[in-house]
Amino acid sequence: MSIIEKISTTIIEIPTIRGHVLSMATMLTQTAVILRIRFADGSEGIGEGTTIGGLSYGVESPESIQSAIEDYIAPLLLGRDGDDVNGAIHLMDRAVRGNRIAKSAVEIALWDGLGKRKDVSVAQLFGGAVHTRLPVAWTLASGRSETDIAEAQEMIEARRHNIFKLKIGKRPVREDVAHVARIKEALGDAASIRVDVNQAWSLADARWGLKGLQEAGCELVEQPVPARDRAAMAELTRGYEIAVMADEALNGPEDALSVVRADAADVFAVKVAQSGGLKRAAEVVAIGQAAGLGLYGGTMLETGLGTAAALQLFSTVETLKWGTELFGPLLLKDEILAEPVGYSDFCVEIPQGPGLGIALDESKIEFYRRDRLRRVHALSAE
Ligand code: MUC
Ligand code: MG
Repeated sequence: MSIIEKISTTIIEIPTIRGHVLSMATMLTQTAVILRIRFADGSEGIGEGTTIGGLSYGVESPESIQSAIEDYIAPLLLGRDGDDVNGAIHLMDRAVRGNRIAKSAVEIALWDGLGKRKDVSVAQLFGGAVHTRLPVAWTLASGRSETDIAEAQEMIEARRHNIFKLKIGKRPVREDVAHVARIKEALGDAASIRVDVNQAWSLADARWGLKGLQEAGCELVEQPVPARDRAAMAELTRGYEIAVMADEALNGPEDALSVVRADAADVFAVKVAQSGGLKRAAEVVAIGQAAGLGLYGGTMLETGLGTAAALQLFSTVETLKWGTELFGPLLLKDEILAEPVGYSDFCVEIPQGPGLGIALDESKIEFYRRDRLRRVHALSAE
């Protein structure tokens, strides 16, 4: 028994190493909600709730995540036994609709606290890790083919990444296909090339797009059409050899089941935050596995904290046919963990130790607090 005594959040904002150009937004910074739960025995659990591009990617914003946690979820959980993670999940699901990223942040902190108190990793709480490292992709999204090629070559040379996801969907389809073909031709067999359209294409665009992409040697296309359009996803999954991956279409196990029922994907991009937490993400994994789909460890471009949480879960999944894209901390100009997540030999290393296996660098959290930045901006505007 370990009573939940305090739940608090801090919004931090960290610059990205370069503009990250997606079909719906260009990211110059990443904003994360960092959450702490303090338990009566003095132990602590930490979690992260992060989205992409304000409200342009999904229905939750950093501000809504913070408000859902502080105004609605915290009052439900204060005074409860922190060891009862399933009880907390059920309570959150009954009292709060949607708001999956907020629930995920809370659940991550509960697992972290429980793991620390029991002196086991979160992976052990999920049955035990079967991997110590996992393949990790990098996203090429500078917006320019030549810059992307140079960036990819550096990554291959440094043995950091040889799987690349290209962000497309902003330009006309034929220009996007030509961009992908240029990059594939320059990198050849040294690289696996995939694309993410982030829902930007109509079905007609996507027919041209998928034909061109597979001719260019691209292996996978992520969420080419709007998430709600299962019929279009199904037509594309059936109609082309290139693998079709569901991302925005997958908001938890119910969506996973409906995508499977509609035959609307070859691969699931499993995201902890989008699924509603580690437990729901594990359920999405199970549905994908049962349906014989390929699995991919996705990201919301979290800091090292959210990345460590995802790694704890994915380390327990036997086969992630398409690897992972858990590179979030590498896109940020600065590190908020005391000991960064390790990247080497085209893989990301699973953090070891109790709970999530990581600790925050408190001075960095203080430095990147958004309310502090606002104060600085306010001063400079005077
Ligand atoms: C997405 O849509 O998959 C993941 C990697 C990246 O660069 O953007 C994200 C979001
Ligand atoms: Mg995606």
